[in-house]
This record gives sequence, structure tokens and C-alpha cells, in this order.
Amino acid sequence: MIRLYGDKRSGNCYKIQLLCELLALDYQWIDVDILAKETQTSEFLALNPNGKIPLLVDADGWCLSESNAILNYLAASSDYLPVDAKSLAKVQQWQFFEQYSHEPYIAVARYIQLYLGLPDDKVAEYNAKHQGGYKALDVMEDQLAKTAFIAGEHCTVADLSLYAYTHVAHQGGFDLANYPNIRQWFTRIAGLPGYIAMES
Ligand SMILES: N[C@@H](CCC(=O)N[C@@H](CS)C(=O)NCC(=O)O)C(=O)O
Repeated sequence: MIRLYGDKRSGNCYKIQLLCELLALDYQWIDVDILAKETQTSEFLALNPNGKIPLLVDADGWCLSESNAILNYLAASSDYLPVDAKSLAKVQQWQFFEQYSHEPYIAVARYIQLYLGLPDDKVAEYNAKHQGGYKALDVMEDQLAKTAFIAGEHCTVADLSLYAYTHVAHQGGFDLANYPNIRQWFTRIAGLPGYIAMES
């Protein structure tokens, strides 16, 4: 059985948990507390020298880190990962967008507000994260005006990559009132058979 190391309040970890539930995969979840620095122990660093969750350990001991790589590995041969080159490239386009133009803003603003309690010395950083985060939300809103899901008419791992932190963006102070297409997309994803909500 595969083992997944993660924290269910982390969007990067939740996206893996969500895919596992949508695919009804058998897995063992091992909770890792980031704030207690459990990613920095010698045992954990032996599995992922980068000291980050999520982490997948396969039945044969093979380790895989980076949330979107884990998603794509688990989704191989399922409808969540297309095989034709152009469709696959579009999925990856949105996953790279998530990691470079979305998560560093939206997830970090959420971390500053939810985990750190928005201390005074983080307010400037928090405000800067909002600028970048709204830009990413604008890009998503435009795409979701054209297609039901982010990379086309079918739900793929790209949707899970982006859903994870977007649907809790309000916990980082983002107001989604002016993003109706994103909010309708939330409803479509939450209606998928096997959907599981993120732990709060
Ligand atoms: N690019 C990585 C980011 C992973 C990441 O930043 N994980 C955070 C939790 S969301 C973490 O493990 N932080 C603990 C630490 O840096 O010590 C991914 O997508 O998996």
C-alpha cells in the first residue's frame, strides 16, 4: 500500500488526498506537523532531503515529493491525466502556473493569516501577496469563462492542483465576490463523486 505523509490543512497535501478519494485508492495517511518541525527530523529528511510534505512512499520504498508530480503519478491511466500530447501539455501548463504564479501568493497569504495570525511585521508581505494572488485569480477567472474546467471540458489533475488553495483563498483574506466563474467551478468540483472536503 502507498504511504502519504502530509498535513490535511495544507493545500499541497489536500490535493493528493482529494485525488486519492476521487480515484478510491487505497492508501495510508501519516500526519506530519509542519509547525512542530516534523519535516526536519533525520528520519523524514532520509525520505525527502528537501524536508517538505506532501511525500509519497510506494510499497517498494520508492519516494516521490512535489505535490503535482505525486498527482500525476497517481492519476496515470485515469481520466484525470490525459495522454495526448497537447492535452497533457495544457494540464502541465496550469500546474506550473499554480506552482509559480498562484501558490506562492495565495498559499503564503493564507499561511501568514491562518497559521501566523497576521503579525505586524508580516503585513507588508501579506499585502504584496494579495497583488500577485489577485492577478492569478484573474487569469483563472478568464479561463473558466471559456471552459468548464481549467484545462478544458473535463476535470483533470490541473483542477485539483489549483482548487486546493483557491477554494480556501478567503482564509488568506482574498474576496472572491467578483469571481463568479471560479465560484461555479468550486461547485462543479465539490460535486464530483468521491469528493472530500479539506480539514480546517
Ligand atoms: N512545491 C512543493 C511545496 C511543498 C511545501 O512547501 N510544503 C510545505 C507544506 S504546504 C512544507 O512542507 N513546509 C515545511 C517546511 O518547509 O519545513 C509541493 O508542491 O509539494
